[in-house]
Amino acid sequence: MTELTERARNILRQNDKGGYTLPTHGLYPYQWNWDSAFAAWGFSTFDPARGWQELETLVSGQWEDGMIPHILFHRPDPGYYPGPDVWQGRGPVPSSGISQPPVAASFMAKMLAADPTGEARARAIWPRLRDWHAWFMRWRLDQGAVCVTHPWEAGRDNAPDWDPAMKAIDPSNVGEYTRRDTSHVDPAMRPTKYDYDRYIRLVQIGVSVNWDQEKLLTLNPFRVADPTMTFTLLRAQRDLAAMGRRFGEDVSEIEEWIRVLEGGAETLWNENTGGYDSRDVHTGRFNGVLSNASALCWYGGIDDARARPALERMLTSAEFGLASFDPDAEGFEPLRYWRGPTWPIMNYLVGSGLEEQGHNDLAQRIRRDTARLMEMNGFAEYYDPHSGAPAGGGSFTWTAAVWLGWAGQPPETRQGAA
Ligand code: 9WN
Repeated sequence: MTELTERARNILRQNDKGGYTLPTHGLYPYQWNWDSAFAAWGFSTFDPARGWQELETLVSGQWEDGMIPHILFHRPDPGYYPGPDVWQGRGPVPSSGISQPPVAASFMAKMLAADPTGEARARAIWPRLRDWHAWFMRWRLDQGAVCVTHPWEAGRDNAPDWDPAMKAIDPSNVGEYTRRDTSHVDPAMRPTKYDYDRYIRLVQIGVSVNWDQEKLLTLNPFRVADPTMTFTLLRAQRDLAAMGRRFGEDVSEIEEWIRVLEGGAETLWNENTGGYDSRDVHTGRFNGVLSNASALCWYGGIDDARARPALERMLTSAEFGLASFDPDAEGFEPLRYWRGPTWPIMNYLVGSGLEEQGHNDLAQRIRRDTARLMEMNGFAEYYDPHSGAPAGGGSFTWTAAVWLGWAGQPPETRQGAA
């Protein structure tokens, strides 16, 4: 085992709170939804039982309506704002009131393939994930594309995609609050106060109707159809259907969802940018943004030659992997969160999708760049795509998981390789 693999495993062990894993100590002291799915996969490479437990803890927070929240607040911690008292979630575990990219089913499929002895546990989790996916189909669709109702729902918090919709939010009643994130991380690497005022206002709007999705359809000023959600859900539905067939479940409804989402994905194609784009549902306008999410089509199972030139250009414009925002665009900031830095988790989603669809040249380039970042600078939350400098939180769970499951595993050394 390499030294880096040992370090990656230790990060997962150190961030393990007994049943769930923190993204990193200090900055994020709770269980986050898509981070947790990556953590499960990371654990599964050396401790499969702990991997299954992570998914079980995640689905234990499911609301009656099917939603699996973006944060589960298992134990109160004053180090994070907004906490459970602000969110007032109404599930079995104190939680936030929104969801996050549904990658759990796709990681579960990988875990099951590597560890068939986990089938009984996977079978128990499967209906929970199906109900969650049904919730997205019921409450989050616009013309078949999946929408976010808060920037935090996409997991790409301050991406330029949200700028126009954020402008339409009136934060004048937000009141006083104290952020905690900027006491853990340099404020220059975090969203601004302008952003936070609107994030918190959206939470207050959700709380005002007890997170009633029917009411929020008209009340929420923020509704953006987005490639992150659309492609991750499309992929997750395919994996859910494949597992369902194996378990003898009726998957006809899931097959129908797949057709709907394939149609929805096409509505996100923006001819002007030559990429998949987000669309503001309230105005009907594209946001004109090329991001790392624009390249998730391959991960979603859509091998789209139209999307390749923009991806190649973005890769050429950065030294390390895929930047979160087009490095040649106005407003690109190499160190500010989702407005420029390169994120290993997105590099993995895009890179593994390309690999599966036979685009090995691009896939291996992204994988090698991602590995180089970790070899040079350890397991950071994100990195400057030009210099490779580490940024945001350190000792990061999902970055370590990406090393264990992909970046540190060239195809020729992977299990089953000839
Ligand atoms: C809000 C935990 C999470 C990730 C998100 C990332 C960041 C939270 C924050 O951290 O968001 O959900 O407080 O900034 O943007 O993708 O899941 O790592």
